Amino acid sequence: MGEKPNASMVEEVLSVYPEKARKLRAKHIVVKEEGSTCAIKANIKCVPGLMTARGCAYAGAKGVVWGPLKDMIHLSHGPVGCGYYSWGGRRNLTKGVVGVESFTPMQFTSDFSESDIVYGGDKKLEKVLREARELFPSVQGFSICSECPVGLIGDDIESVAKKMMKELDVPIVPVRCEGFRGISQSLGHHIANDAVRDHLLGKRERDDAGPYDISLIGDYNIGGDAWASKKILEEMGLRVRNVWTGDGTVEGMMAAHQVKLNLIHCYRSMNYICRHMEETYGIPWLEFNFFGPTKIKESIRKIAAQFDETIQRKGEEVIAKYEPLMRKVIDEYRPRLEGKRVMLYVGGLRPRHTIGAYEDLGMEVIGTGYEFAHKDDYDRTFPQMNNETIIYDDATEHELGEFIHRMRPDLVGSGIKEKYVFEKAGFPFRQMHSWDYSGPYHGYDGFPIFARDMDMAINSPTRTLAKAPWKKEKEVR
Ligand code: ICS
Repeated sequence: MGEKPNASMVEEVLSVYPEKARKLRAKHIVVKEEGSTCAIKANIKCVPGLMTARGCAYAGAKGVVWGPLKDMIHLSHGPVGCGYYSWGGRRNLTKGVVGVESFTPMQFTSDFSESDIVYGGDKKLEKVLREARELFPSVQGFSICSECPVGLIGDDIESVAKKMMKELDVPIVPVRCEGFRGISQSLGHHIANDAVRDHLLGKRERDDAGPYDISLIGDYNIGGDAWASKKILEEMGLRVRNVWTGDGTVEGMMAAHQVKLNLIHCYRSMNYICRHMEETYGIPWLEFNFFGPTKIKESIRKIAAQFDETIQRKGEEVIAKYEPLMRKVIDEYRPRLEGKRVMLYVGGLRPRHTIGAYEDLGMEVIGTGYEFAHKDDYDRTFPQMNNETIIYDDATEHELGEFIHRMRPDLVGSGIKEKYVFEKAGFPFRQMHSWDYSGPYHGYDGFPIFARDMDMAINSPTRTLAKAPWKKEKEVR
């Protein structure tokens, strides 16, 4: 058993920093105790010299929001690296023939070189768009996702987009998501939301709008999550007209102003568009959580309460239908996982949204934190956590390492940058961004997989089978 988190532990961990950095970082870490309130600094820039796990605006806009929209080509505009290294790692799945119906698995870049930086890249951008349209005639539109140099040299991608939209006859959306904007990927989400608002939303009308039409917002179909979520909503009798943006289509986004309710899973990345649609089109929005049967059940009831008795009845039927399956999963895994302690560190939603799923398995989240969450995310997190737990914002490599080594959880859930560090240190680990090449974790389809994966990480016999070379008895040669 490791240490219980307390103020002196945090002080000791921060004591290695220079005075100024120590003071700044202390405001980002809270130990929740009886009667304590959620006073945590968030969404401010990292301290230079301390290793952050954050990404950039381009990551938030191209990688997170635009990338999963499958029938558009998302052009990484600038040098080749940003596009190449953001290619495929997020596992936002799509259906459809690649290169015809879905461009998500592909990578498009304008591949800036020195002469583009010196003379400007607008001409090249036109050429790339023309070429891509010719090679992939079924494409439904383009987003031009700017990388840092495009903003630095002052290229006018807006006017290129306007001109080429007329020539190529598909929507072309300039997205000013240069990586240097803001302090994390979070601003990239906002920039991307604004670009959707300005260039797609409300641009098409469907003539078959119905009373049960909804949008599923902030589900990016990581490992098939959106399909699992959609299944529940459809079984409840709702009509999911579009998903933002997992396995999504341009047409769906354009006609999204006609739905009756916006259901938002990832609040962090898409609350902006929900607020806009509420103000402009009067569409109400509701946050929900499809991780683990307890939260799913609560969410189904909350969603159904927005509609009539038919949907409410069907909602109850869905809960009843899956109850035995969920029971079976819990009966199988809970005895193996009961009392296991978890520490999480992920982006902007999952550090709070997955807590209920762990608790369904009898596990306890003893530490959690976000790379780029805002104050409103922490307000939503604090009530979910028990006393004697720790909450950290934009944790540095040093802090996270220290907290985990001292508190010694039975499982760490974080990202690829953390994975091998903690696995090598002997901590069972699951990647909570990409689901570690597994998934889905959302919905009733996801929970059995979630339970199996956590069990696999914690109870795998691997560590007892391997022996460190220096512990082996000398072999006789
Ligand atoms: Fe939302 Mo990685 Fe989502 Fe969240 Fe967001 Fe990112 Fe991923 Fe993580 C995301 S949109 S990419 S739920 S799918 S930027 S796992 S906040 S950091 S916790």
